[in-house]
Amino acid sequence: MFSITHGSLPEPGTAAIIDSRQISLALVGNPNCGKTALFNRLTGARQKVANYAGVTVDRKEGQFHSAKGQTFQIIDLPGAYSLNALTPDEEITRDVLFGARADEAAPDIIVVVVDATNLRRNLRLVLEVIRLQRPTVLALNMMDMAAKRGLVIDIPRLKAELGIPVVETVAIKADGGSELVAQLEAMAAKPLENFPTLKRPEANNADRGSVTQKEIVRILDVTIKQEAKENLFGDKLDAIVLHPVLGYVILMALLFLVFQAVFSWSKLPMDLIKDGVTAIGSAVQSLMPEGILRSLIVDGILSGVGSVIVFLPQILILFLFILVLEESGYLPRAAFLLDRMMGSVGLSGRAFIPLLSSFACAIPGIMATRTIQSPRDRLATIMIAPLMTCSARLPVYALVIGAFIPDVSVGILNLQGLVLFGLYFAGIAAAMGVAYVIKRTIGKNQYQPLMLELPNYHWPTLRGLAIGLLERARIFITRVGTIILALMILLWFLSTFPAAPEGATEPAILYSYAGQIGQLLQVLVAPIGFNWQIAIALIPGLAAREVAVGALGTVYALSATGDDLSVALTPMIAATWSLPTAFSLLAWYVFAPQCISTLAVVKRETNSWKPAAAMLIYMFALAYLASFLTYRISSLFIGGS
Ligand SMILES: Nc1nc2c(ncn2[C@@H]2O[C@H](COP(=O)(O)OP(=O)(O)OP(=O)(O)O)[C@@H](O)[C@H]2O)c(=O)[nH]1
Ligand SMILES: [Mg+2]
Repeated sequence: MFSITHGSLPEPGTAAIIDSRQISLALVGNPNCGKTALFNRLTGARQKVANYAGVTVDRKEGQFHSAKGQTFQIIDLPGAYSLNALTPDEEITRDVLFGARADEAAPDIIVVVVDATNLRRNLRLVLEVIRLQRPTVLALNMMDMAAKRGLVIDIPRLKAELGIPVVETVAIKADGGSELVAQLEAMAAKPLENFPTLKRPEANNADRGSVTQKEIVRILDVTIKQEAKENLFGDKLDAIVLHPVLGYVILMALLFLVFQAVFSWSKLPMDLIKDGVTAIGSAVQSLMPEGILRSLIVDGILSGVGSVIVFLPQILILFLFILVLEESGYLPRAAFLLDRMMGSVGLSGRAFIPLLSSFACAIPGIMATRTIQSPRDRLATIMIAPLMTCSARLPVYALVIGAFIPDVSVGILNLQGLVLFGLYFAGIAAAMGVAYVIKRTIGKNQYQPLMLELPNYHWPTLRGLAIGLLERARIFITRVGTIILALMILLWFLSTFPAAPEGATEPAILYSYAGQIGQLLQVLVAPIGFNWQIAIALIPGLAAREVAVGALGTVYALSATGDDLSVALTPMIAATWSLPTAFSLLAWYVFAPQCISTLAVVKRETNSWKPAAAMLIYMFALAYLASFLTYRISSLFIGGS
């Protein structure tokens, strides 16, 4: 027997039963109709919203209270085209809706969300949900866009046709969810009957498909009072953006712009942060007596954490571009442009968005592969996702480029930006190469033409961008303040103890635990041109890539003689590394699997250690080979150390 939980029962003698009853809601709808935006609007959460299909790939839970004091538990779900799930993310939606998950009952009320400007496509799922005969309310979202395009819907008629309440919402407006909340309150006030056990819809019933199609046409016929005007602006823009020649030119120009901006816009804020950290360091140095505690603060914390935090501006600039591209609706268009190319190395066009997400971090990228239907294509995409340059590599690249590549112009382009672009490109090229090898060894995919919705173009809102950037800044600073700080302190400890023996002539760090480990490892890394300082830095870098930068900061601060403060890591490495060493380190970072959490996610998403182990091995092998070749070849030309 199927039962509905209403939260915990009130203690005897407590007030109104209605108020203490918790109602659970689930947001269901086609991809990109604004479910997460609505979820954020109602709960005040900051889940990721973006203008393409497949942003949410997991269930997300939140809570809100209505003005009357009713508490609602609300679940945001991945978008689905049908309850007849074809992809892993659609399976999540289906299972939550049917209460098929072990730890939770089916939701009390289903909020089925549609993009009002796209009813023709969205109504199919609505009809499927209505057939479940559960308390359901339809949210006509994006009513602002509908109004702008002159679309008029006969809402009372739609209610009558569907037999469920229908409300208008504008998820991106401050009070855009109020009609929905009022409706939910009204439903919550009445007892929600027990519903019979649910049956899953049979798979692929073609007959029923055509009946549904007829039904949709009929409903649209009687409820659309005025059709939306054609989207002339969007069509014109698409003619340019998807143009077989111009399209690629625009895509390349956009990418160039991003990498140029990362270097040229970030100078001032980076200098400010650097000066700030240096000032604090000098203050501590002059106020505190020399000793262990001062060394911990100055060499461990300030040099380590300080040398990572200066990269915040560059990371934010990168994300500003990513956010604008995500919100505008450009990304699925880029996926179309690159579909053929990706097909030629055995990837599905659907892999584009997961791979692009991996530029932020491979972990959400790997999770986004849940939108890929074929398990073979999904695995291939997972295997190459970590080759995309994640934002944690940016500080390492930026540090080495800042130290070794002169800040000069090449035509209208900045050389540093150009090299950065080259490194990102190397990652992409390597990924395509590995995909090709997978295609030749594991087997081909069946090429399926890309079926991806092209969403309407949206102007990114300032508020949305600001929230997105703040969120990014918060994530980065939290990382610096927790895992990076902890690793820095640990590294400082290992690099300081045991102290140098009496009368030692070498820097004290060489006698420490870290120094000893570094010298042991040097045998391994000498052929690729790394010194023992780099070898030490690579180890904590396994937990978080950018820690390598902080670790170099600490290691060099402790190796330094005299009082020079070492947030000035850049001149330090410029003076002590040879150019081939620098190139070799860059090559290492393009390929090396320097992130344990990524491997853990691969294991979780594939339910097996094998792909994670294969990934670890192939990436290490590639990294060593690439660094070796880079070091040897560049030493031949430039002359090594
Ligand atoms: N103009 C307008 N834009 C909206 C509205 N609701 C959402 N959006 C935008 O629509 C896009 C998609 O929103 P999301 O909330 O990510 O959509 P979703 O349904 O969660 O998508 P998936 O997670 O991929 O299933 C984003 O660009 C939002 O800013 C609305 O009411 N009006
Ligand atoms: Mg979503």
